[in-house]
Amino acid sequence: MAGELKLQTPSRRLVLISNRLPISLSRANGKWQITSSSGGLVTAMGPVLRNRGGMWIGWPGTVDSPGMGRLMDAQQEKFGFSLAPVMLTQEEQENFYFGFSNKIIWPLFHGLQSLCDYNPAYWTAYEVVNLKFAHSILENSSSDDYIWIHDYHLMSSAKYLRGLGMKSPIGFFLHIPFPPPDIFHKLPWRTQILEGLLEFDLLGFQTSRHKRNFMHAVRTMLPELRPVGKGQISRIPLGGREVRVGHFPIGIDYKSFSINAASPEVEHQVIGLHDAFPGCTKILGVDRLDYTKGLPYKLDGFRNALQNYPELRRKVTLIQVVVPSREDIPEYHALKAEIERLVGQINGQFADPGWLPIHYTFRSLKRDELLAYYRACEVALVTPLEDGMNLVAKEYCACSEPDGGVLILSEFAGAAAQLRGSAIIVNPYDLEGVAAAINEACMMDASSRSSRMRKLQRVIKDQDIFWWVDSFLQAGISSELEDYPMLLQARQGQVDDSWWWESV
Ligand code: GDG
Repeated sequence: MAGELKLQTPSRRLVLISNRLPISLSRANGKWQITSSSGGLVTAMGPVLRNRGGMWIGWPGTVDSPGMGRLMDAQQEKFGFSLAPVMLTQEEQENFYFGFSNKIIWPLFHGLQSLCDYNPAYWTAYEVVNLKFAHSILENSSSDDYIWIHDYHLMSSAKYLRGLGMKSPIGFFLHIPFPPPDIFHKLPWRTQILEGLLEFDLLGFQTSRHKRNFMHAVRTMLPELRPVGKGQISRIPLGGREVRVGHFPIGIDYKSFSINAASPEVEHQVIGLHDAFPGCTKILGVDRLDYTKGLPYKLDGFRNALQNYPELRRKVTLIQVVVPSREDIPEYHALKAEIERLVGQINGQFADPGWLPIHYTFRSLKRDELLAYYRACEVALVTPLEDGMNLVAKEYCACSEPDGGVLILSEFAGAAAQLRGSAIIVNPYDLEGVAAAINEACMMDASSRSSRMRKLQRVIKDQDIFWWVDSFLQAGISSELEDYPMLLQARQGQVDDSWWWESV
């Protein structure tokens, strides 16, 4: 079967590169365990690459490698694209991934510079690993492929690819925010990062705000450059070539979410959820365990709602799902303890026999279960302190009944740029404002709910993940996803893609 897939491999492929592969491997008692990698990048990009015979290059989440090749071959049959693992040593994992990526770039780019640890060893490892990725990309691709590199872990990779002689166009998309210059300037390696980014041919950001921040950094740090264009795409001429810079708000596979959310399997669970919280408006929060998601503020905002609007007591339940993430980083342990302390405190303060204000879950949900939560909950409370886009907000709307839910959304989520007309927009730091928004959402009449949700769904449906890929490829190489057609066996229905959705 792996052989058949290889035979059908198209001459022109999308080669997608991210720090993590869509699957993570670990070994227990000598046996490989395969789990899906969590997070927005994987959910978003899976449907794009699925069954098109392309390739995904990334780290499989383990330092162990015997037998890896066979495992990768087996997975590619299920996905309809190949997987190429980039192996990292334990030290690289520590310094590149947990260090530079997650203790410097992640907090800094989300505007939380006090959480940064500018250890120089982290930078050295970042460069070593970016070079390692460049070698792997070169080994696994041909000049006909489109090389599309994703996210903040790999901002130096184009510099090394150029050094190794790669001439073909290379696109880059940053899934997280790009910060304003006064924050970016704190980075000791700001010049190297900026110059590295300018080695790509197309740079994509989630919103015009993030793009503007980047252009501002270019203007202040490299005043000799003369960027042109003010619209969606700007150009930076660089002696003999140019870098295009655009904003491309990432979308979701709307159709898949809305169809699956209405399936009998999900509907069964939706009924179960309505029965479990009788007479209560269910307010949903689904967040990875991460300080950027603003969970303590959200809980305090909910506490304020119960304090300021006593009529909400016994009438609302906050269902807060926290998805485990980056558990090896000490700050995340402290955050979990803080969340659990607040949940305990709020439940202790307000619970009555038969009513618990917060229903808290700390685990990853299966996809059907997640869709059931989206569909069953009358309100979604999405209040990150800063977020590139936030797919949970879009997925919630796609799964909601047309006359269904109300979305409360942080003004600092990238999604707010597209959804601000019909979501209730809040400043997540404004605890009184969040409380008022919760009250407004719970009290909203059916006709406002329905007209707002229909408008939200229209935008999310029109600007879905395929629209996003097309706009990026158009800007990058005047091409579209259709130019990378489905594999023959997928068109004939021979590739089973349900596994993908069960796993992400
Ligand atoms: C980064 C940027 C940007 C969540 N819980 C479960 C689960 N999920 C899935 C959701 C969603 C994804 O994880 C989370 O995506 P977000 O966009 O909210 O956040 P990040 O992971 O931080 O993603 C972000 C994104 O990249 C894409 O560009 O929007 O701003 O930070 O898709 O569905 N999936 C399952 N069980 C869960 O419990 N199966």
